Amino acid sequence: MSNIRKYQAKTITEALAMVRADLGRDAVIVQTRKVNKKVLGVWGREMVEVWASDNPELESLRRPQKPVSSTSVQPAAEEPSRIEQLENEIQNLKAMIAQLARQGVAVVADNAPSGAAGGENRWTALLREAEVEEAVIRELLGSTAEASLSESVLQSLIADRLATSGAITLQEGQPKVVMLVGPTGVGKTTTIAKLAAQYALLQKRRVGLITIDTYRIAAVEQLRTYSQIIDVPIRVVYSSNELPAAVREFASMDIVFVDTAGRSQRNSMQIGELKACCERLGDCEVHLVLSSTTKTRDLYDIVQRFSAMPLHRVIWTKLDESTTFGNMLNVAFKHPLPISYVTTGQRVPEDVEVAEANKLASLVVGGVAPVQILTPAA
Ligand SMILES: Nc1nc2c(ncn2[C@@H]2O[C@H](COP(=O)(O)OP(=O)(O)OP(=O)(O)O)[C@@H](O)[C@H]2O)c(=O)[nH]1
Ligand SMILES: [Mg+2]
Repeated sequence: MSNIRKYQAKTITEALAMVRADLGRDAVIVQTRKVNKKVLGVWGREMVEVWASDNPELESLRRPQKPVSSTSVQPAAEEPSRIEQLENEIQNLKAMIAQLARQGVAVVADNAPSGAAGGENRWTALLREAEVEEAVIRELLGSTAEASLSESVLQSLIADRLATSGAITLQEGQPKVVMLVGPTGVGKTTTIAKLAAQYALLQKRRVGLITIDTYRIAAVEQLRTYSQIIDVPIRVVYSSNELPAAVREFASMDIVFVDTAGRSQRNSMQIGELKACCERLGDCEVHLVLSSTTKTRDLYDIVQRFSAMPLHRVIWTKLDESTTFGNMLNVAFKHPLPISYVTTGQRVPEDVEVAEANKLASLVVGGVAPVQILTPAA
């Protein structure tokens, strides 16, 4: 049995002498601190208080670790002892948990078993972190037993929902016409430059470019510059009526890319103009270009408004700039359009890839930071 005893004296030397006399030379100091001793009911004289033990196993609780017999023992009177530090940490943790409970935040440890923390399992938490919508989570996990879930199972469940189309396929006897539409600045022109370069330079196909983005001089110049670098012909079209003639001029091409002006989905006149272009082009494949950095609500709105025209594919851009990818899954659930390509940077032509469901699913699952307990607001 070990003894822990308290000794009070005016100086540390006196207190240590008391310890030595009582517990012997091998005594272990557990804690030292300054205390104010009450004299006649008021705070009065400052005393040194030493807690000591004859149990050497308590050594680990002591700080600093110096033998009591040494006259060089310096009391850590002002510093909190290890025990005090631990007590403080426990108090802080208790306060943090209480605060989280008040805010209604479910605290989920990263390795918590399924069913932990108020009925929520870690896969639900992981999908939420990835910004997957609640309804999508429910539908995705609905029929799957929790016990049978793992990261790879979750990944394949997600992959099953991410339809992909593969690369643009060419057709015999006539050019394949591919039009990119989408909101402003998502990367339509850059993606056309990347794809045109891949088809022209790597696959040695005959490629033509048409732009109907004549609202900004810079926009025409941007595509013209790429056409010169890649060495493919370009036609600039000022109204939808001119489109069929431009396509006829490219009758000998394998593939014709049509670049369009970025449209606000909220401007129905602009959307109407794009729709007219689609109708003029007739047999053309429309790829809706979406940025993975756009939030889900806005993406829903964009897809819905652009659905005024026939949409055949989705291209996800700026994957390199996004930290969560749940929005791709959300859109796939609501509008199951096959994904053709993803882009991962500004470099032309390198930063474009044919979309692969498994890779995208692994981004949804793994692109998230580990679940962390948030620091409560002060
Ligand atoms: N980080 C990153 N930037 C990209 C990517 N794709 C395009 N960009 C950049 O996004 C910016 C806009 O690209 P554009 O190709 O001009 O976009 P757009 O959709 O044609 O724009 P508008 O014609 O104005 O509607 C440029 O700075 C591109 O370099 C990508 O995958 N990752
Ligand atoms: Mg553009």
